[in-house]
Amino acid sequence: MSKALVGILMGSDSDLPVMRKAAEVFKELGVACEMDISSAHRLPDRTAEYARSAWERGIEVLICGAGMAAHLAGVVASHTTLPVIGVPLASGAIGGVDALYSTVQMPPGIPVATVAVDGAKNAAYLACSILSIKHPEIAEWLEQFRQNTREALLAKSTELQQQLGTGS
Ligand code: RP5
Repeated sequence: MSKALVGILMGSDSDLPVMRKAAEVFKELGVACEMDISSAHRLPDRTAEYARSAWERGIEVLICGAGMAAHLAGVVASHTTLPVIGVPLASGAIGGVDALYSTVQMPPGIPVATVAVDGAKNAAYLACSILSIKHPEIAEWLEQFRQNTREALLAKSTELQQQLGTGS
């Protein structure tokens, strides 16, 4: 896939180390994504334009990460009907609780699907689930990923039982 299906937006370059983890999931899957920095507070007009133009640019899901008084995901959601996933980030003095509340407490009608604080990876997996409705190859990848996760955990369980001498 060469045309970006997912837009990853973050409020500051200081958010990059966490938000990059979402891009890594898409890279592994071969889903093209775009990534940019824009702020609900420092670049409000540009942020609105980014959200308004996303649909016509072919974007199907948006992921927005921001810390502190994190209004990025909510503002983006207010300018598009595309699904918006919010990633509250743990920057600032109160460790991300501020960003969590700012992102998750949206008024009825303008939802943001909020993942855990610093949950960029889960934002990407949730985006894949949304994309899988239309893209069967992504559904297959997700199924394979979960199968791999099951097998890896079972292998670790077997290894632990062997170390403890309780394995069969
Ligand atoms: C938010 O403020 C950003 O998303 C970032 O998490 C936080 C701090 O930004 P910087 O001061 O590091 O640019 O808008």
